[in-house]
Amino acid sequence: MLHCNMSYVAVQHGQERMKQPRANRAETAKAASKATKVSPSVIKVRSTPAKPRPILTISSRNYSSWSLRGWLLCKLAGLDVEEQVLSLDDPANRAELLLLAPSMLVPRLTHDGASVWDTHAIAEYLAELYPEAGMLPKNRLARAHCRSVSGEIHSGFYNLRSALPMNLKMRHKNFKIFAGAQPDINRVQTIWEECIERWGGPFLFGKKPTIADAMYAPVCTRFITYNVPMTDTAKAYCRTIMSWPPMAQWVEAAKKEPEEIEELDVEF
Ligand SMILES: N[C@@H](CCC(=O)N[C@@H](CS)C(=O)NCC(=O)O)C(=O)O
Repeated sequence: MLHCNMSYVAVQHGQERMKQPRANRAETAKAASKATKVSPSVIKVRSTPAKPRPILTISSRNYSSWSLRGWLLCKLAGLDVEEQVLSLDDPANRAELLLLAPSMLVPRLTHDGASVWDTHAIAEYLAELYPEAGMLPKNRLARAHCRSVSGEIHSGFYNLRSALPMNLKMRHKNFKIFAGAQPDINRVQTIWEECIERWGGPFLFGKKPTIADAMYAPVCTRFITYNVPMTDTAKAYCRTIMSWPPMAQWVEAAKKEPEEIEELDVEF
């Protein structure tokens, strides 16, 4: 039997080599180092300890904008996660979430012994771990810009968030936008215009999506849900985001989600 905590196991003639006493093993190693050819009957099998699959805890796909951000970030990193979907309406799930994430909020990532909650922390954690994934732009100035606009959406736009909650399944044709949310709507579109003009689009920092696109993706869905008037550049950016394959995949799954929050589904 092969053990998963052995990094190399020599197999001879289909059978695991018997454990040798220390002295014998030293002799075997000496003999092996003298040998010019490796016997074809000795096959080295690489075996590493099995790591548990990373877990991303999320809630509703239809309503939870932060879950969407966390999930897109994992896609950007190329991290294959097992999804743990918790309905936050269930008090038992809330108790479980408290154990998982002290903030009692989703998303929350469990990866290789690390527990990461808060979308911004997940973004930085994954970008540091997988630099080759290009979650942050290569150019220093673009990187500074990307971090700034990502920070801005993470820490602000409260009026936009509360006036236009994410609801992927819903479409409001004649939605009356709360006046307090209009400055946020304008600011978001200015951010998109500046990024696309400076870095060439179609994503905010060029040809490939970055952390900033994951952070603004739920805003695109809100603008579409509530039929928010947009500039041509903003409309084109929303089309780019909605046809980005991971985004399309999330929206498809959200449509199949049974859970509904009545207050958010009324026509208003
Ligand atoms: N700052 C947090 C915000 C996370 C957040 O507000 N998550 C919402 C879901 S979209 C949540 O878990 N709310 C708890 C609830 O619905 O009771 C982050 O960046 O992850």
